[in-house]
Amino acid sequence: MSTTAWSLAGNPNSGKTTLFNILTGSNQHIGNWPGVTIERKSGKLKHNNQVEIQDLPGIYSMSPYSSEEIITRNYILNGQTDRVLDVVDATNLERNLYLTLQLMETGVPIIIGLNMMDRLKKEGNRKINLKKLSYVLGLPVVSISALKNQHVDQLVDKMQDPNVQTYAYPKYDDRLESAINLIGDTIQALVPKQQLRWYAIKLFERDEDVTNELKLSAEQTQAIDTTITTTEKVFDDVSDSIVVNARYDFIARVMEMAVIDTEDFSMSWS
Ligand code: BGO
Repeated sequence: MSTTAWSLAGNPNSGKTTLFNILTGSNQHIGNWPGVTIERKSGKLKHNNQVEIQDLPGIYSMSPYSSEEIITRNYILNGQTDRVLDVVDATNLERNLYLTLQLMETGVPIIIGLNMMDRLKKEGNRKINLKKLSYVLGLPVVSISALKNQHVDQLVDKMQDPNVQTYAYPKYDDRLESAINLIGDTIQALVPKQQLRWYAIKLFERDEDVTNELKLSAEQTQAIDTTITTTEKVFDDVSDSIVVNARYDFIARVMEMAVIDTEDFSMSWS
């Protein structure tokens, strides 16, 4: 049987380390990421040595600004992981989904571990419909409490189920999608197929690292620039902010479909 490499990604304090410790038990190795003093934890799944798990540094965004962001971004994009377990704090769903969307944009297969469900229940003012959340994201979602070790066994089952569909990408505003597709057509021979959307979005955002990495010809640069400036005119906004807004619009739709704020509901009757 071949080994599967999983990574735990998520916002800081979403519970990655707590979950990592349950998944690996004492089966773990602790070191540092190369060149930085950020702790690196890796290990093997308890009872299944064929599943390797890497705990990635907690981040809010895949922008290449902090050391944590660079490590996580490069690790996922350089193909060092087969799959990502996205640890999402259920009590901070909107904020956490911003990273989820960016992870989805990389084209890596993802399962969502919706953590802190014990705290969500205790707070009692919000309900999340897991089926709808999974449907609207197009990804498997398993609700857990890493702290209380609740439903982690179901998450492990899902991680080892070969039939689980773990790849989906968020579809944004049609006008932005057209621009992403046009840029994708221009660069499709230069990047791995699975990462085409990631590269197209990054070029649209004028991400310097990606622009330098691809070594585009003058014609390709010109074509992409025309697409970006035309789209900016249509939206009357700059390209990176168009993408940020598209992600927030998508998250707003997810929240509308899958979340009920029970406090709002009772207030509307008072
Ligand atoms: C402290 N439920 C609840 N209620 N808490 C959880 C859960 C869960 O499912 N999972 C994790 N936590 P990390 P990152 C703490 O450390 O795993 C808690 O950054 C405290 N510490 O116990 O470290 C977890 O690796 C003092 O809380 O997250 C931890 O992703 C008071 O969430 C925190 C209160 O978990 C972050 C909490 C001295």
